[in-house]
Amino acid sequence: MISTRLTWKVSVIGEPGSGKSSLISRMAYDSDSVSGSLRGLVRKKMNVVYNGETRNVEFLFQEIDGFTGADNLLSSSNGVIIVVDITNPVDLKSLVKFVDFISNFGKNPLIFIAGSKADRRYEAKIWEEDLEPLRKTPTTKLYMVSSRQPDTVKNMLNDIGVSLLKRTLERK
Ligand SMILES: Nc1nc2c(ncn2[C@@H]2O[C@H](COP(=O)(O)OP(=O)(O)OP(=O)(O)O)[C@@H](O)[C@H]2O)c(=O)[nH]1
Ligand SMILES: [Mg+2]
Repeated sequence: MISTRLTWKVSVIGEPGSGKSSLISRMAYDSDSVSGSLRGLVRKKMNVVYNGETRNVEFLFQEIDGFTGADNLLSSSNGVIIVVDITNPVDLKSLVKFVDFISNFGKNPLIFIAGSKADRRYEAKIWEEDLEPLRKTPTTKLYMVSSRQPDTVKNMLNDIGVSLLKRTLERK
């Protein structure tokens, strides 16, 4: 085990009510309860296994409401999770533009698309294939998650950890 700790800031952005706070609570505390809006940075330490090595890493999650004026907050992010509530219709074209914009912004963050509230997929207005156009670069990943289904979130978080670790090691 290598002891130097890696810390990544990961912004969680999406429309009001898309499930950002619930997702952060699940990722950071494995908890259902959300006490209002999660202001400030939420810390989560985790082990990431990659190439047979275990690294202890730290995520700093930051919730961002809405897409306008987010530039400032996003500039220091290593990763961005875009939360899209699958039970609510969205303007996918402007979302594609947003992904284009942020992937070339600041630290060139890795982009993760989280189709949220997957437990309500039977009332979905957006399907996984609708979100495919958001995968603009080979490193952009797409997940269908529900904060009420802990495993879906755990799998996403693990994968995000591996992606960020790969990126960090490549840039050294
Ligand atoms: N069924 C279901 N409901 C969810 C899920 N995630 C969040 N919700 C519900 O959706 C609503 C909004 O969730 P939040 O996590 O507060 O969403 P948010 O994006 O942080 O909302 P704002 O901070 O107000 O913009 C709440 O009523 C949650 O209980 C989910 O995975 N499944
Ligand atoms: Mg919130």
